[in-house]
Amino acid sequence: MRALTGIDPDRLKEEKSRGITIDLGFAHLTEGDTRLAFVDVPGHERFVKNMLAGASGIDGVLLVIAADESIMPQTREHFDICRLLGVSTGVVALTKADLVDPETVELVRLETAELVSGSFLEGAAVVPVSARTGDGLSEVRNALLEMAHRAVIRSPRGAVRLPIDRAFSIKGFGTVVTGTLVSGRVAVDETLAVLPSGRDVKVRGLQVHGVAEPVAMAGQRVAANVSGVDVSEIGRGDTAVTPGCFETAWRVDAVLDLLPQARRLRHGARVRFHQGTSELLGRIALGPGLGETASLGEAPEELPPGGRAFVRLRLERAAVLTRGDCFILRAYSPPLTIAGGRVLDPLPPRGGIRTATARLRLEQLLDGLPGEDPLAQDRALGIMVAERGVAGLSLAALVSRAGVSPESVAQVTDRLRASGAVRLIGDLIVDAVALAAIRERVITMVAAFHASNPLSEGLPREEARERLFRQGAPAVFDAVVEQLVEEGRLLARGHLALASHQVTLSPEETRISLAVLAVLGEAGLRPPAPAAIREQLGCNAAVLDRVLRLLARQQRVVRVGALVFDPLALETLRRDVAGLKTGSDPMTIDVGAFKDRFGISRKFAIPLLEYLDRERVTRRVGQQRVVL
Ligand SMILES: Nc1nc2c(ncn2[C@@H]2O[C@H](COP(=O)(O)OP(=O)(O)OP(=O)(O)O)[C@@H](O)[C@H]2O)c(=O)[nH]1
Ligand SMILES: [Mg+2]
Repeated sequence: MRALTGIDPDRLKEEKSRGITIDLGFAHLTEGDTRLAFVDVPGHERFVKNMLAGASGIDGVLLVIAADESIMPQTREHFDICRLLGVSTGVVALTKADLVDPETVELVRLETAELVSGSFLEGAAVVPVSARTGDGLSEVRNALLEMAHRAVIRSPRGAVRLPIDRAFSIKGFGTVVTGTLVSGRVAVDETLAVLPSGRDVKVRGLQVHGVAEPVAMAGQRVAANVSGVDVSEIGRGDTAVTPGCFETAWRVDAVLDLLPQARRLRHGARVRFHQGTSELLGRIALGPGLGETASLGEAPEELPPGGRAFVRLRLERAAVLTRGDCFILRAYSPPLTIAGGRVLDPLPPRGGIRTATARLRLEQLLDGLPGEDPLAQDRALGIMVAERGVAGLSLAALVSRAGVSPESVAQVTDRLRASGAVRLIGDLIVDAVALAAIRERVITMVAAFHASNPLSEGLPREEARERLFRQGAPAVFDAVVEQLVEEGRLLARGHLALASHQVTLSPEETRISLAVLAVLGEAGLRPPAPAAIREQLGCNAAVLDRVLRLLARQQRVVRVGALVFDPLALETLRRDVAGLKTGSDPMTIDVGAFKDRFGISRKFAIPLLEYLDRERVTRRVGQQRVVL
C-alpha cells in the first residue's frame, strides 16, 4: 500500500511493531481528476471482523495475493466476502513477485483464475508486482484507474447514510468520526442523527482525504468533526443518517446463500450479522428453500451447504437497513464466514415466514429487488405499501427503507399511481385497497353513531379520526373524508354525518320539543330554567338535553348562559335596544334602567346584557352600556 500510495495505512503501534495489519487503515491516490480512496484491511483470519467493517462501503477491490504463498484460506474468505457483498469490480495484484521465478507467477495466475472463475473478478486484471523493486506498480495503478472508470457512481441524492468505522477525539476539536459515505451528501453545519441511539449531532467540519471540504459526497471517505456527542458514546457500528429517514430494524426478512464449504445451518442458529460497519448477534429462522433447495418445503429444519433460502433474522440490537442491502453471516463460534444475503424487507410485518402465503410474499420481494424488472419491482413495492395500511410509506422511506434509487422515485411513484394500486397523499404513498376499506369503516362508524344518537348532528370529526386513525397521518384521514364528501356519501363540517342522515324524533321527543317551544314563546324574556322546564313537562334530563341541542342547532331556540330563549323575543329585544339610539349622540343604559325598561329581574338582565355585548348591540363601559 505504501509502495502504491506513499501512505502507510498501518497506524497502530502494535501494527508497526508486529508488522501486521490489525485494524482498518486508509490511504488515497490522485491521478488526474480521479481520486481513489483505499481502505486497507487486515489479512489475518483473526481480524476478519475488522475487514468486514472496511469492506462494506467499497466500490471495487484490490485483491492482494502474495506470489510466494499463493491462495491462502484467508484469501478465499476475503474473496467470498467481496462476492457476497456485491462488490462489482476489481483488480488482482500478485505481490512479492521478486521472490519467485516467472513459472511460479504463472502457476499463481492459474490458481487465481480458478478461484475467480464465474465471479465478478473473472477477466479482471491480474498484475504481478513487487513493492521492493517497484516492478509492476504502474501497471497496478493503471488497472485501478481503469477499474475506477467502470465502477458504478453512487448517487449523492437521497438520505445521508454514513456507517461509522472509527471515532476518536482530537484535543481542542472534540469528537471525530470517519466512514465511507454510502449515500447522500453531508454538509458542514448539518444535523445528523446517530442510530441506533437516535442522538442528534451537528457536523462542525468535514475532511475528505485529509483536506477540509464544505460538503462530502456519496462514495467518499469522510472524517466529520461532530458536536453533541462524547467520543465514548459513538463508534464503529453506529450509523449517522439524515434525521427522520431511517427506522431501526430488529427483525429482517432476507434471502440467504450458504457457502458450499460452510456447515449445515440449523433453524434457530445464533449467528453474527455483519452489515455496514456493524456486527450484531441474532438468531435465524429458516423459511422456504429456493433453487435446488426448494424441495426443503416451507419449514426446513436445516439448510445444506451451498443452499439458498428465505430467512428471518431476529437481531439482538437494532440495525440500520435498507431493502437490497447485502450482508454477511458468520458462525457464532468459531467465527467463520458462512453465508451472504440480501435484505428483502428491513421492517416486515408480524406473522411467520414458514407458510405458503409468506413464501409467495418473499418470492415477490426477491423478484422485485431494486435494479430488477420494473414490473416486479412495482409489485414488491405494492406489497410493502399495502402492509403499511393507512400509515402509508413516505417518499423518503421509499428510498431509505424500500431501496428505490432517489433518481427513480418520481418514475416509480407515477407508475404505481397510474396502476391505481396507490394514491399519493402529501408525501405519503398509500394503498388504494386500504383507503377503500377505511372509507367503508368511516361510513359504518358514522351510521352507528347516528343510530345511537339520532338527534345529534353527527360524529365529531376529531373523535372519528382518533378512533380510526391511530397509525395514520391526519392528511390521509382528511383525504378519506374529502373523497366521501365528493362521492356525495358524507357531510363533513365539524361533524361527520351521512348525507342521508335526517334527524328523526320519536313521538315523545316531538311532544317535548313542541312543548318547549310553547313554554319559551310564552315566557319571552323571562324563560324558566331548564330544570324548571323539565319539571313542568315531566320528562327526563337526557331527553330534554337532546331536544334542546337539536332545537338550538336548528336555531329555533337560543342559548344564553344557562338559559334558553325564544329567538323572536331576543330579536325584539335587540331591535328595541338598538332603537334607543337616535341621531349620532352617544346613548348609555345601566343595569337598573335596563331591568325597568323590560320589566325583568337581575337574573335575566345580566345574561341578556352580556348577550347584547356579544352581539355588538351594546358595549360595556364601566357600569354602563353604550348602545352601538
Ligand atoms: N520481497 C518483497 N517483500 C514484500 C513485498 N511486499 C511486501 N513485502 C514484505 O512482506 C511483509 C508483509 O507486508 P505487508 O504489506 O504488511 O502485508 P499485508 O498484506 O498488509 O499483511 P497484513 O495486512 O498483516 O495481512 C513485510 O515484511 C513486507 O516488507 C514485495 O513485493 N517483495
Ligand atoms: Mg496490511
